[in-house]
Amino acid sequence: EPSYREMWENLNLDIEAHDGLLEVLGKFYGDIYMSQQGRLQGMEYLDFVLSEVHGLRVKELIDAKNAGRKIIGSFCVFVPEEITLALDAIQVGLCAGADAGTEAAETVVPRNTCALIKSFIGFKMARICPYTESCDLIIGETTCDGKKKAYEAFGEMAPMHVMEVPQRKEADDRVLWKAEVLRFKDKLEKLTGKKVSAAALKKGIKTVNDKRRALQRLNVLRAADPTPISGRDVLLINQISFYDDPVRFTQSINTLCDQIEERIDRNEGIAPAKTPRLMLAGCPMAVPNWKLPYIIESSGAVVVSEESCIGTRNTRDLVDESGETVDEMIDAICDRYMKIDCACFTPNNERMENIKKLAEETKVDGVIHYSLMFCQPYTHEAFKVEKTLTQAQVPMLSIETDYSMEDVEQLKTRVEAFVEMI
Ligand code: BJ8
Repeated sequence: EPSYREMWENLNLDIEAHDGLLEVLGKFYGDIYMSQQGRLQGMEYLDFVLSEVHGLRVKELIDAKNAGRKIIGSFCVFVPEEITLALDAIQVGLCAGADAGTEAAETVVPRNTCALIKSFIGFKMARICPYTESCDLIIGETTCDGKKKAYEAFGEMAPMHVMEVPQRKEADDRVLWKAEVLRFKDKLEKLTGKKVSAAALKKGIKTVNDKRRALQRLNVLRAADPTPISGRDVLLINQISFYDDPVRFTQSINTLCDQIEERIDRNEGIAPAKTPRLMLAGCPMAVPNWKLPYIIESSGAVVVSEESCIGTRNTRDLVDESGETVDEMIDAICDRYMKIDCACFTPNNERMENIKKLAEETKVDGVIHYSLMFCQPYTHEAFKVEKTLTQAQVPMLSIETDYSMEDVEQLKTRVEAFVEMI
């Protein structure tokens, strides 16, 4: 596509390396997604968005920039998109789920850093991510040590603002968090040359809540027995929710949900009745990290819930919509974000309660806890999660892996043994 090539050149991408990435991505997508039987028609929209992930959507961002709008990048669900939208800016997720530029990344972060961090740094250093290159400002956050130190190196390569996320949920932490949300708002107001108005913030809250409501609806429907949609497809939907235009995305997901309802009425499933149902819990799976769901779903099981930031952790709670003044709405935003049960918090017992509840609601036969190698917060919590689930008599398999394909066979053996046992 010649017009995209020019756009990529203008973004200063390494065209050759980028072509290579797209080729691998296309092949991987074909193998993992297009090979599925009985997919819903509404998934065509998602296939289209993914096929144009470095094309049409990036063009939309460039067009928006040319019209004076700002692009904000983020790596974490703590960055409040409501405020970004209230300033007519666009927020995109920059977490990356593929090995690229790893060698270069290891010149600025230690080798024992998780694959997600190495990936976003590698993408930047190899100049292959058009989203990163489109951003006017990238927001980091003090969550895990890996990320917060990596942002020091990343900040030398890109315009950054780092939000301090508290580690506990006491009254003082809420005070700190509100100050950080206000500092984020100030920063974006300066960048955009605009002020957050009550009307625009109300609309921003509604837009993001509507997106969460569509995903909540999807999460309820997918839990039907037999499950009407594959776990891989729902993961893809969650991944795309971080890139796509929020209003268009919400509409498409609601259309897909209508189709799912019809399928449920016909008592049709994507997998035969009695297929073991699993929950995936743990670290976020950034696009195109589809390795583990693919292994699970080709081992005779189906994924019916994702307890992660690219899953229910990002959609479970809504912002209260009753506020009228900017300050009331900022408070409502702070309250909602303080409910995020990321493993970076201590003691984070609410995550245990949420996992137990989700396991019940989605009637799972077992849970696969997934941590990226070298991720301290989630590998630690895997022990707690296992204890909680054992008490609730739900079997759990703990997996630590990264983005490489070297352990696929070994993982498949372990997953198959687990599926057989439950
Ligand atoms: S709110 S989960 S998106 S921080 S995998 S980089 S934790 S070493 S991603 Fe996250 Fe926000 Fe929390 Fe969610 Fe560190 Fe672990 Fe790597 Fe991780």
